[in-house]
Amino acid sequence: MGPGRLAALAWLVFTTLSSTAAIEPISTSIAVGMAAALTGLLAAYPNLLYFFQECCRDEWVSLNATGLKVDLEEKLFGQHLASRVILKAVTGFLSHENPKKPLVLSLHGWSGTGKNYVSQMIANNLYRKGMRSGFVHQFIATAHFPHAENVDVYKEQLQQWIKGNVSSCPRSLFIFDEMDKLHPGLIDGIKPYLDYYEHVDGVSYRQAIFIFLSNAGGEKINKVALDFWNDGRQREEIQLSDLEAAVSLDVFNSKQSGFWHTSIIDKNLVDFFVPFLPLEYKHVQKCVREELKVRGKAVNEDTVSVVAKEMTYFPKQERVFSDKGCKIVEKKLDYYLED
Ligand SMILES: *[C@@H]1O[C@H](CO)[C@@H](O)[C@H](O)[C@H]1NC(C)=O
Ligand SMILES: CC(=O)N[C@H]1CO[C@H](CO)[C@@H](O)[C@@H]1O
Repeated sequence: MGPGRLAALAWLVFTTLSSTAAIEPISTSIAVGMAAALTGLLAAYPNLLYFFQECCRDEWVSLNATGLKVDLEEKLFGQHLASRVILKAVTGFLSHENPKKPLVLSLHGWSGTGKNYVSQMIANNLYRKGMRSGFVHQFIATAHFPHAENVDVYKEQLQQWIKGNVSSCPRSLFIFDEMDKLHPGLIDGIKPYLDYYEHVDGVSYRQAIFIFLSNAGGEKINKVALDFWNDGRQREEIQLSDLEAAVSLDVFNSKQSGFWHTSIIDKNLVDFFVPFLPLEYKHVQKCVREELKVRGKAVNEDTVSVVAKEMTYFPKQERVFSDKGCKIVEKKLDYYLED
């Protein structure tokens, strides 16, 4: 049955239901009759249910590659590298029928540079319900797993969740925020799911997507960007190879990074390290314009500069990069628009 006929059926059910509801009180026999009709309908057309309720099928889970490309190009500012890598990684992975391992992306950079934003873009273009999809699972290290002494309990729980979630939908998305603050024991706990195994305890994880977000490497990335700026070079000239050192060994040699303690890195379980560059004044302006657009407000350049100028920029003397990226643009704008 095609979507058109499904929609027609759905409409029929709804109009019948609502017209019945208008006649008060609904007699029991009508209600029973309705229920029977609905049950019959669902028995005849089991797909009808999927029309209303999210399920792990193409109607609800399928990549809109154009949508992702457009979002990355038009709404993510100042990230020529991240934008390119993400698009390639995600579309490449999702076009493979039988990937050998799940997709594992590790997003690195200063706060407010777009790591969360990009994760949302992926979710929005993969699931019809976007971040509200039951197949998207977000964990924030300090919020979900705050106490180091409970690490064994967390680990068991997290493994159960991942297993349960992937069993009900292989195309599940797991986002781990503050990955650098995640206990090494927990990182070890998720490692088996990232690997090349065909099955782990009878479940295949190869269709799943894992995204790790962290500030680890942010300072090194910032330094590379600043060096380019000081040399009078365009930031768009920065190549992945210029940042390789920043997001590989150096990151993981810093003791504060949980990654360092684990073998995720040596085993090459991360498919792509994605660097996010620090944002300049002009990028913050773009964030403000975009936020105004999203809110349906006219884009007033005075507002744009006032908000962008309220951010603090580093290093102290040159004042090139916003130290919170675009993170607090929304809040600043709330404050400004209220007056
Ligand atoms: C995919 O995204 C494009 C661009 O945002 C949009 O115009 C199109 O309607 C989307 N397609 C589907 C099937 O949602
Ligand atoms: C079936 C199952 O284990 N579902 C879990 C999926 O993950 C969430 C956390 O995001 C758990 O709350 C569910 O219990």
